[in-house]
Amino acid sequence: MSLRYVTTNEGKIREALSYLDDDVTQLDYDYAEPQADELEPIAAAGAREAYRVAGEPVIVDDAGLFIEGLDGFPGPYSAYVEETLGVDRVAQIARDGDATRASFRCVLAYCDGDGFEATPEPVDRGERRGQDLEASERDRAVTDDTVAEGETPVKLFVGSVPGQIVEPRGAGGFGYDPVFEHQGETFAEMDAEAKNAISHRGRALARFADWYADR
Ligand code: ITT
Repeated sequence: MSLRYVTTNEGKIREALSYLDDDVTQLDYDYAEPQADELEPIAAAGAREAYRVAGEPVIVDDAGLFIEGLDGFPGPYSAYVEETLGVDRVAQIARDGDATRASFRCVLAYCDGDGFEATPEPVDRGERRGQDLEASERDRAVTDDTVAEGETPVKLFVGSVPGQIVEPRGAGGFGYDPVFEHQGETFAEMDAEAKNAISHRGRALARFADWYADR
């Protein structure tokens, strides 16, 4: 069965397609994004809407840059802030405020209309998973809970990567890549393969691909 990767963002789809099989194709559709403090509810709602529209299995990808010293800004608002302030000004604010520690997070949400052991409604996942887990354990924990009642089931896969906000470097990638450095290189200095090997999206895609292979 074919799988639609639902996004308006060419950069995301380039990375995802280099990772997943050929039977994954882009559906360029702009689903509604509810306002929320976290990516999970946005991705889950997006996957349900995208599935209603596509009528075949879908995956959506909600991602954001979380600057620690700025209380996680711009986080779920990363796309809006990129369009308004712009990447360079966000990076400048972080550097001026000596708040350069950051992470990228990506939440992939899968929906095919069928029942399966879905991720629970993301609203209360903080209570279920325990707040004191390491980020990597938290990313795993969110994927192995039980079914959400009443709603079309959605399965979530989370990936995150730590880094530093720096002056823009590099011509590759997209979005905040030029100002996000991981182990000495910005994401814009890496090719798609190198970025996928360590990135938030690559990690979420790896978890998704493992699970999807058995489905
Ligand atoms: P879709 O919702 O249509 O998928 P979008 O670009 O609006 O596309 P998001 O709502 O997930 O995607 O917004 C994510 C924001 O974070 C947006 O500004 C992206 O440019 C940026 N972003 C996401 N992943 C990124 C990555 O791997 N590298 C750099 N910036 C990224």
